[in-house]
Amino acid sequence: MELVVGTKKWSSWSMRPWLVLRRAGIDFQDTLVPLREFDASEAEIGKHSPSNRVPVLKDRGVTIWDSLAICEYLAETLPQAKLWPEDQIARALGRSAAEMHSGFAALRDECPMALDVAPMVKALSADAAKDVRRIVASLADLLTCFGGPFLLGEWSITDAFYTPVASRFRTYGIDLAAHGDNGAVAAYCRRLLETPEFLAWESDALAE
Ligand SMILES: N[C@@H](CCC(=O)N[C@@H](CS)C(=O)NCC(=O)O)C(=O)O
Repeated sequence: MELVVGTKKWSSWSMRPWLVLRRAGIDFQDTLVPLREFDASEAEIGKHSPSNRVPVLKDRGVTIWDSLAICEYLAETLPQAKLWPEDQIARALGRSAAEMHSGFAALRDECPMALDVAPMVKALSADAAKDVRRIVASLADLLTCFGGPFLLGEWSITDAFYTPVASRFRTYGIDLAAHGDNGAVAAYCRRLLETPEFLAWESDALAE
């Protein structure tokens, strides 16, 4: 398998399937394409990706694009890795919580992932603050429902989706207590940023 990812300090979409592959513990080719180099990035991404976006996964002669599709493919291809829980309701809730995939545009716009940037305190717009409140409420519900330590109990694809979010909260000094957290979501975010998979991604990002 080959996973093509973008510059690791910035590419939150690429991080997700990369974490999932690392968690699954299988060998894969980790191919990096530089982002934000204008024509050069476009040309390089275009060599790999039909959508001109990264990540893409290449396996068995097929190219799969879009981080959610890649994660679902990995869950089906590597059932022994238990990337989703066995319980159908838990999976459905986990997939719902991956609303990060299609939502939270204000937070994503205002707080882009930047692993090389020292933590700061950033004032959020009303729309971004609303996104943070929604994320806190959604994650708190799952932590209560499944009892932690991750959103569906054991680590799953949903946690891969929220790891970049946790890094944004850290970089931009977002006080989750001010957005409805009783401490459980902040503790969960710290836990995500201590996983060996995230630490490995971060170490690559800082060495780029
Ligand atoms: N919905 C897509 C989004 C992928 C995406 O937007 N990737 C960005 C990098 S994080 C990209 O390839 N941008 C192209 C560029 O910067 O030239 C996914 O989940 O894979």
